[in-house]
Amino acid sequence: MKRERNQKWRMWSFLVLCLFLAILSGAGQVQAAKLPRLRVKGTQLVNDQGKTVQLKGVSTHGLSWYPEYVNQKAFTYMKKNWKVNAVRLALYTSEYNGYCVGSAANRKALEKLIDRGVQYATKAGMYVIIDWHILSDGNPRTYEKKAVAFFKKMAEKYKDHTNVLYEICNEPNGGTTWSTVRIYAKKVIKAIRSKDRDAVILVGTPTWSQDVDLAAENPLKDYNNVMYTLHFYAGTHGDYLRKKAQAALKAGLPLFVSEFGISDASGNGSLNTKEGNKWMAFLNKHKISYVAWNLSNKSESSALLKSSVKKTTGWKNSELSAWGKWYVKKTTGK
Ligand code: IDC
Repeated sequence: MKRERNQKWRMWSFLVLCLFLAILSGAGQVQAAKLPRLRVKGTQLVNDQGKTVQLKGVSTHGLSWYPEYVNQKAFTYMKKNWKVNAVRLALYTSEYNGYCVGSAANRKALEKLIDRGVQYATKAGMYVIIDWHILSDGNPRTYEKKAVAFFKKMAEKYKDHTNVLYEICNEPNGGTTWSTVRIYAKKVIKAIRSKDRDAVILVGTPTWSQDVDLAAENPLKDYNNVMYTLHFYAGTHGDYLRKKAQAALKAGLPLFVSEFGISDASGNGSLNTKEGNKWMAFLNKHKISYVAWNLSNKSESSALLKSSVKKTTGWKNSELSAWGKWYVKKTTGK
């Protein structure tokens, strides 16, 4: 009799425990599933209903350089007040204590920072781009093995986060050809897809992510949800680059502007708002997603904050640089 009761008791406790665990894991999923997963349809980014989505975002400066802006309040503030819905985490590979040149401790710290960035973006209800920011290492194959391992790790970690996008090589340059980028991209995409079959992947194009026309001639056909990046700085790049973009779109290439500014290409110099307006009209017309460079108070015209401003969130309009004011006006429509 007693034994029977004991058995019943054990069975009930087990069932209650199961229920509790099910609720817990369910709650975890609700958090991660808040934003619909995006996918690529034709040249467009679309949501789970097949509706076109245009992401509007802000990029960090180098994560090692300005880690202080990766904080919950900043992301939530930008979402609410700047009406941006994406943030890009720029992980330099080479310069500024880059991921591939520093110590193991540095790599670990950067991964932690990325993890915090992803969690903050998730909580703020934003999409987040993990950007492998090659620059002075102009050929993405320079650190190909490290990139493959990195993205495999990230994709494993974030496969249940519906809001994570992967940008696998910021700006190939120094004469790196599209066929070289293609070899690299195939390896990295394969690594990501071994863990996550759906996440949107952004592939850089030759000449600092400008030669989208070359990518359009030979895109990566074997993979779904891949887009190609177009970067521009309105002080340097105008009509001729829009023509390239136009040609790529016409050929059916999905474009994503994962970085842009209206200063010159050095990230400094005067702002060209006239050309900037032309670019914005172009992006909006084609519903191309865009991300502004850069969230910092560095004394350069491509920094969104004034260099005198030390706050890491809650910025008043008067605390934004001329570029910051211009950009926020675009994203808020005010
Ligand atoms: C710039 C930064 C600047 C830094 C420089 C070198 O704004 O503070 O000293 O990099 O690391 C890009 C790059 C981006 C550049 C930016 C402006 O992706 O890293 O940032 N730019 O030069 N492509 C075109 C312009």
